[in-house]
Amino acid sequence: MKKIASVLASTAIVSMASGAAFAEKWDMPLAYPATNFHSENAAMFAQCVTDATGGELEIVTHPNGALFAGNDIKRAIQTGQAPIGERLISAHANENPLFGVDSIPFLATSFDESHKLWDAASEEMAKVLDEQNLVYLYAVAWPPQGLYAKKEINSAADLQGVKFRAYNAATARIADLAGMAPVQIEAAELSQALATGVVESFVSSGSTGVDSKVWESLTHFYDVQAWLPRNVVFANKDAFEALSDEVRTAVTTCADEAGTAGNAKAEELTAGYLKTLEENGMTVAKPSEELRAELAAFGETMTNEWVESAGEVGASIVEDYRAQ
Ligand code: PCA
Repeated sequence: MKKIASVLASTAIVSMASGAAFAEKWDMPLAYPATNFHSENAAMFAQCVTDATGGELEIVTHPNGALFAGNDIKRAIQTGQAPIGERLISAHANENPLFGVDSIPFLATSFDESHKLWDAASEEMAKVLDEQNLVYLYAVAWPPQGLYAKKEINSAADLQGVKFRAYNAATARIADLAGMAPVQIEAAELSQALATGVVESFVSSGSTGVDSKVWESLTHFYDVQAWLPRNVVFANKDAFEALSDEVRTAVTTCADEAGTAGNAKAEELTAGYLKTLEENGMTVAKPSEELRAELAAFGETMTNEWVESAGEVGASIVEDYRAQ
């Protein structure tokens, strides 16, 4: 009996006793662990929608790549296999360079700058997503990206030949420029990849370092503050448009709130993550002057490459951002 009830409850559409109202359930795949602040924020967004619609639309999050692996989430939503979800948008820069606007090294390195860059880019981003059958709902920045390693890194030469985990085109390009071997690995697989020696270095935030307990394998974190990539939450356009006006308004209102709350949370938690790395025995340091200058030179190369690949649209976003 209990089993039947749960099967019924988990079907997409469950008719309600209250006449015309139909309760719909949206499964929301997430790539990152349940305790990650993006996932917690998405769970609050889901609850907000469920509450605001009186259960007419129930959103249920599925963290840690459990429903779809990170790299499959965007396509699943585009094709309607999932109605909504969250994805690290820069992982799709190979589809459109615009998706990598938040991962241009040293273009926007603080929360304030990152928000300005996003303001300059988000309208175009929503347009590109719309062309892919996706409705942009909100985006939340990760804390600034630093360099993790299992030895002291004083210059780019120390990175030569190191096995490096990449999460998008920008991180793979840094690996190329520094003579490292990049391997694309989702955060959900990171601890294991480190433990088995598949990778020994990567660029990410303190947040992901803490999520993955990287101190079990690594020793150093350099607070490079290279960029702040974003997770974007979007919905399948057909699923979104099939909602009633009221429910759609609830979704967009909760999305606006989640964007604001998530970004505030990211900023609030940033210093604590680095403290946790330190408390677990890692050396947390600023990069040496030499390493910083070498990474900045990679950044310049990559900014030029990005502007070239993103054409007029890209150039005008960077121009708008710099003019702010
Ligand atoms: N964590 C994500 C992306 C950026 C970040 O800080 C990751 O490493 O997959």
